[in-house]
Amino acid sequence: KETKRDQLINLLAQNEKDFISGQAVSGKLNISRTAVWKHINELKKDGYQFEAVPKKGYRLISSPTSVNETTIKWDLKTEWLGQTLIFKDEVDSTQNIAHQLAREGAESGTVVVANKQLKGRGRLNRKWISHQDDGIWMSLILRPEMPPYQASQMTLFTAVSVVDTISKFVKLPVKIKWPNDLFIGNKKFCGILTEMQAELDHIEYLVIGIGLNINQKQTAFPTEIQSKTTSLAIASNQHFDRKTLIQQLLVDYEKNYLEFQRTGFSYVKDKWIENAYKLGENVFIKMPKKSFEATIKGISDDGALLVQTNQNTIEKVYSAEIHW
Ligand code: BT5
Repeated sequence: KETKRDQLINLLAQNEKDFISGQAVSGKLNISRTAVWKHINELKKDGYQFEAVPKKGYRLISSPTSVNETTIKWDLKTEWLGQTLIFKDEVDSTQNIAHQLAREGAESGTVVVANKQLKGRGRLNRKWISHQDDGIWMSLILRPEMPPYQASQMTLFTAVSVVDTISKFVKLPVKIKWPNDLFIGNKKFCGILTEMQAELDHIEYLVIGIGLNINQKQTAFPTEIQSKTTSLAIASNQHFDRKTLIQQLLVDYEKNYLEFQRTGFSYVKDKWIENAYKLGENVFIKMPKKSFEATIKGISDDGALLVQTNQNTIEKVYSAEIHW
């Protein structure tokens, strides 16, 4: 249920261009003037900034730290991506919500964001640690006009686009580890999960999950994965405003998506190569039935990893774990 505080935030966000008087707020929310004043002070403590003018009232200038539907959508400079946005404080997985919405007919560009996930998941039902509101946990519903076999391009596309966004906030070398991880140094801080509902020749919808570690300290991760995990905050010693990052991510994603649709996969490919992790280096390719050593050469148009084996043949790898 929406609290008085939420109602107040919505009211202020709707009136961003005008002042709204304490009297009016008090009337609309059915609370006393003193209660309004108390709420405003609470909001200030939480990083909301107001312009307050006697007799005119309050005007919300910025709401930098909180993440919710209103703050994300307020001032979101996209045409379609995230214009329908579902925000939840706590969910099992944003993927599940997105699938449900997509089945019910949600339009392409619908976005689900949560503060916390109790059952965040990776590929093959692996766990994705996301039970605190210190990262970005979101799922995008897309209905692209592409054959199902090309869907893995969207994972690579997403990786490239997220790199674009992050590089606007930190000057750190972010690398893409095929197929779906982003690394800083030798540590993972972002994972992408592309799930699909399709017919043989037609994608009904994609749910693209993006998990991005933002403000975690090292101890926020379980001991088993601490040594191979990082966050933007750990890597840069800064604190980040998740809302601004989410907004920028949606803007960049939409812009890049348009470009991708116009120029095709080569657009993604070039950017991918620029940021590829271990490009030209020797790694272990681990598949269910075989493992071998090979050198990473690039990616193919269908999103496969191109590797050169010790026998000097070039192979396309569609599904594997990469180790080193
Ligand atoms: C992934 O899987 O990397 C895809 C993660 C996708 C998460 C997003 S969050 C929003 C949406 N809702 C969801 O429920 N999921 C998506 P995979 O490549 O299978 O990697 C999983 C492995 O990453 C785990 O087995 C751990 O070793 C490691 N891991 C788990 N949590 C992590 C975290 N927060 N940061 C870095 N590594 C993590």
